[in-house]
Amino acid sequence: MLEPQVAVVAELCSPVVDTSVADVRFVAVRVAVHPRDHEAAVAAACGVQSVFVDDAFFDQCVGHGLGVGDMNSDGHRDILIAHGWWQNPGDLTSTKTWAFHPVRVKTDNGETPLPSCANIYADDLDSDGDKDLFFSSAHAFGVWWAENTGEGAWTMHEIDKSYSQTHAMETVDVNGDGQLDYVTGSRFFAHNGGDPGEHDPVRMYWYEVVREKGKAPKITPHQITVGLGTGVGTQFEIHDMNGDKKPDIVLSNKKGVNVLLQK
Ligand SMILES: [Ca+2]
Ligand SMILES: [Ca+2]
Ligand SMILES: [Ca+2]
Ligand SMILES: [Ca+2]
Repeated sequence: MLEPQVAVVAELCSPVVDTSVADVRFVAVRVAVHPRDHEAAVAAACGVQSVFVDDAFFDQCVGHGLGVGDMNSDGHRDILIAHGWWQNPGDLTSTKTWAFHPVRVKTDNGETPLPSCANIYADDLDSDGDKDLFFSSAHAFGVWWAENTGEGAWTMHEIDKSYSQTHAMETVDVNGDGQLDYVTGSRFFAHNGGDPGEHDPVRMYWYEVVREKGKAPKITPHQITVGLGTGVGTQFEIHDMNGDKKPDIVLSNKKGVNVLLQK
């Protein structure tokens, strides 16, 4: 797993790694390679002698929830976490600090960052010109989209709370209608029995999304019945494995290694 993580770091890092916690290059190192064991490899990938690791900052500000998407539609991909997003200045070789834009969502008790989640996707789901977010709970129940309200706290929209541990999500046009859909499922025994719903049946779903200008997105869950008893892992992949132009799902987790072919 180390090599692809280091590749991400190398893409994100400039030649100088700043130790400032406000600097995205620092955070990118933290996000992509959490274990201290990998510090030397990260430093080598970044072309520096050493990198600074602050576990307290990692736990507070990063944790679960990570994505890459163009939040401000300037053609440069930004970095998304549960607390907000860092704006890519457009030149990855510069020493510019990436501006951080906090995101809060409305709850019954006020405003909070996104719940602890898995992959985060930027997607203008209501087709009003600004980017909303699509994400799922890593260790509890919930698949949601958060509506960008332009100012103040965003509005959460619950999509599914019927199963837990949706620890990875991918986006692909499952049904070939030209609109991106989302795929997720349970990560079996993610915390070895300690998560809510961990003893429930392992399920997988794809969420068909139809976006229409000026309207809330129409999101329809479809159970992937062949995924019963498999579920996702910490990550998974979607590719057309048999060349029939329909995307298939490749999984490895505590249930084994499986390829789910779309019929
Ligand atoms: Ca951008
Ligand atoms: Ca929008
Ligand atoms: Ca579709
Ligand atoms: Ca296929």
